[in-house]
Amino acid sequence: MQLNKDQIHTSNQAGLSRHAARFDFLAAQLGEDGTDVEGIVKALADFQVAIPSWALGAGGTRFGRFSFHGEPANLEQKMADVGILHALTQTAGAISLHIPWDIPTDYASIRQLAQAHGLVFDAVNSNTFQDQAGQDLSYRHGSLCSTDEAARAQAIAHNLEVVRIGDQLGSKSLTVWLADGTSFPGQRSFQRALQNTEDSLRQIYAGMPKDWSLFIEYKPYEPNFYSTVIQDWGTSFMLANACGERAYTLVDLGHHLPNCNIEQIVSTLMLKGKLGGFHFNDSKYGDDDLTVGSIKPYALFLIFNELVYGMRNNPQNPYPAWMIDASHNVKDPLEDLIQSLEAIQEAYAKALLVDQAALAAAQDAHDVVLCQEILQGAYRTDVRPLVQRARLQLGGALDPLAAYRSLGIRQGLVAARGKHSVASGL
Ligand SMILES: [Mn+2]
Repeated sequence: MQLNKDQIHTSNQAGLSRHAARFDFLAAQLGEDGTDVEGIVKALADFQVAIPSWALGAGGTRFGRFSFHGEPANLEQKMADVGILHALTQTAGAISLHIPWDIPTDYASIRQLAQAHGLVFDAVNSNTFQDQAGQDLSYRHGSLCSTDEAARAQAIAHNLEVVRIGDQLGSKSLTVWLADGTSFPGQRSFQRALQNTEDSLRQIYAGMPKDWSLFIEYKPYEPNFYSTVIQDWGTSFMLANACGERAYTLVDLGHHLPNCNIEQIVSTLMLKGKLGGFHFNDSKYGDDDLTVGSIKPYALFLIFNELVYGMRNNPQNPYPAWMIDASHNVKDPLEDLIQSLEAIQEAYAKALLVDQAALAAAQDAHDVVLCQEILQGAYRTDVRPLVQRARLQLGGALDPLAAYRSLGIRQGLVAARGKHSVASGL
């Protein structure tokens, strides 16, 4: 199932005049304040977020999984789903594969299919957090951190195999997230686990092509509940430095303890040129993997404010790889992702509205009240007409969620794939 621009164009017609009136009103207001409205619309149009191949089916918890109908059952169908998201939102122009769940059988045809959907391959993700069928050694007691040298070697070889697969698709980065950790005090030596992990990551780094980047993700707990080897940004940063200049820290919003100041972490990493990747989601407690912006939209805005500052002022930091890393337990995954993409674009647009020069002046004058007014003035602006304009200019839907429903996309997917198809790997 592939959407064509005519279907989207037709579905846009009823709302166009209303959109134009709202956009003109907002643009006039912002123009009076000296805001470069066209510049913001262009920045929004250029902003692309990768969709992970594992996010297109129903997620689940350790208590169960409630299936959705018409789930993509193979890589081609997952790419079709991302293609639908991209056609509607014009913001999901990349896909991030999970190996071994999504190993292509025919690389040329997969590359061709990506092109047909307007997608590029973003970072590839390895998996040593579970054992695969036929695997020689278990990761029950860790992978890159393992005290068993043969298990470490197996995990290193897997990561390099993921790089080899990604390289054939045009991907340029590997994301490593480890479940390695312990659930009980005394279970393992912290120092040996960290040293083994560093040695393993250095071997992976050394085996990557020279134009590849390594993203090291961190997480404080889960699935292990006493300790995680790469528990925080500082540990990730240290390991990235130990590997080399193309190794970076990856920030996942849900991988922090409650109330953590994530915007400060982002700021520090960008100053040091080490923020390589970014995973979007939202959470109430931990790694809840909820829809972006559904719980703490102001925190998301503050994080984007630092990202925008860093993108403008930190040439030492590469352009980060953006990805949504969420799980869909109660919503239609595609509707959930549309909501996440919209929240990301809104937060980005609001951050672009922040008058950085005025904020710096207020900071220098120690005018704490004005600093808050500047940030919240941007945050309170309804930027949806700007986001809509960016989408329209690219041929996307004025209202992606409404179009998704009115075009009967889920019903079409169920008709094509059947009620009981299950997304592979989950
Ligand atoms: Mn993640």
